[in-house]
Amino acid sequence: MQRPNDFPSWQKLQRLYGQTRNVHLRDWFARDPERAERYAMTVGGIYADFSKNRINDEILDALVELAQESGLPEKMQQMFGGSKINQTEQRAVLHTALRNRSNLPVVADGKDVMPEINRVLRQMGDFAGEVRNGSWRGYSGKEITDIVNIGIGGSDLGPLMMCTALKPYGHPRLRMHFVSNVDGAQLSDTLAKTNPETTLFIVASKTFTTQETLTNAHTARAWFLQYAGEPDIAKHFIAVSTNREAVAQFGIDTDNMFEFWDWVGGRYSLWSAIGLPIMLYLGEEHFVEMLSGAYLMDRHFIEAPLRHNLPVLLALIGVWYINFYGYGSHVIAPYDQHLHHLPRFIQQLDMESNGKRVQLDGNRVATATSPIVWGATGINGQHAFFQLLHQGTHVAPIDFIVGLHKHGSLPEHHEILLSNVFAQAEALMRGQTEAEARAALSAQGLPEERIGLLAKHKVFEGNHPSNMLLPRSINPHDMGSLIALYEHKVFVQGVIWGINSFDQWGVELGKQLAKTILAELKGEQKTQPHDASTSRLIRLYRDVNSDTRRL
Ligand code: G6Q
Repeated sequence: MQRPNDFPSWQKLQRLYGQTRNVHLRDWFARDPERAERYAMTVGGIYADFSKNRINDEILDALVELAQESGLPEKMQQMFGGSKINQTEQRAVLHTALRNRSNLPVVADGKDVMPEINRVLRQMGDFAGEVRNGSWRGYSGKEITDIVNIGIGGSDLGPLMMCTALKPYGHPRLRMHFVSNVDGAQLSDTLAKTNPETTLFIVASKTFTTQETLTNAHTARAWFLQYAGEPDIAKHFIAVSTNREAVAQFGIDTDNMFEFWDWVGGRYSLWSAIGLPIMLYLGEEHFVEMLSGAYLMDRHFIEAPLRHNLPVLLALIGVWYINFYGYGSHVIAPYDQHLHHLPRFIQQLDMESNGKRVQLDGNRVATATSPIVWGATGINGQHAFFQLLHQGTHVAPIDFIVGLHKHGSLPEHHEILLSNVFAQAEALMRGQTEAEARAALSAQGLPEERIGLLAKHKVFEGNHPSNMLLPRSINPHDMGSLIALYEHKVFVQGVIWGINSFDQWGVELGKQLAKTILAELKGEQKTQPHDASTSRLIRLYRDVNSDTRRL
């Protein structure tokens, strides 16, 4: 299998990097007034300005050649067409079928998956309708007021992020809770806030074998049974899974199970039954709007020429920084408060998908892969980590994300918020020279010696790249488009690096070791040969908790 740096476009890009690396974005903007128009586009409801990147037409053309040489168009067709592109797990990758609003057949393993997708969507819609209109009642006849989703990773982050983002669309009677950590504190805190008579638990696990989720689910069940009887479980426990047998074994009636399939990856699953909390909270109509927003991005991705294709361009610009500039991290800075879980969501999407060092053919990759993705709400970041972005020694390209339309009734807040987003992107791009710093200080009337001391500290080198992603507002449709945009961006980068973006073997080893160590901590098994540090830690735990020790 060819490596990306074997392609002719790679050599071209290397040359272009050498020629342009010292050009300042300020100069690019000064020389080319059309830049902001040329390097921007609207897809669905999202306006994307990528002009504050260290790119020009020649660089973009060469990056697109790299995508061509990597076989991106064929790989896109394979993904949408149901080929088993997740080779290590021998699975198709069909989250796009879940939002295929055309309803045209999508075939995986010789079978059209659309009828099953539609069946589960209908089942979700009916159930959500009943809970929302109050006809689904708890064991004592009361309406449901609290929904607790028990799941982790892909079975948690998507619904948590979307329900938080779209809170203004939420049902006024329903309070959403998400329990993922096996630290009992999260579940106890949640149970302390809920009433068993009016609480619905969703046990969300693709495999239904995940230790954290099953432990929390068993504990929730035991808590519920302190107040109600076994037959009442049917009204209060719902499962979302691909594993019918394990659901039945847990004691959830499979009539109360919402199914999805092995071709839906965990971190790509919010469009499936894993999105049930989203549908319960927002209603079927808004959930379908979210699917439609994603579908629109899918169509754009599959139909637009690569050079005018937003997910492709964002991915290629990312590759430009990671592989040519050597920038190892990427910041997600949403400004809407309701998007505060978005950085975590994209972190999983990107780092679990492309945090790989082996190519599809098993050979070690020749170039860097996924960046370290991090971030927080931008306005808070400005008062914390943005210092490093402005004046530190690392460069981390940023995605600024904020809804354009005003919302809420508080005067001025949105203008203040947006002024900050635009100012940060401008400041990072433009910077401030020493001469400008001097002029500003002297305008303040500072004495010359003070100016001499301060000016150097007030230099901002600028030339710091960013993307500006502006949905019309944080609404279900545009959120659907935004998340699909990131999914495809990650896919494109995976194709270029020749890796499998859809497996996650990296989580396995720790899971296996934890099983052995758990038995040792509980004293059910004699200490296994570990390294000296691990053995000592196990002994320390057992000594501290020696009253509960059994061996
Ligand atoms: C996501 C990963 C991972 C997964 C969790 C939960 O792509 O596969 O985050 O979602 O490990 O797995 P279950 O849904 O099987 O409990």
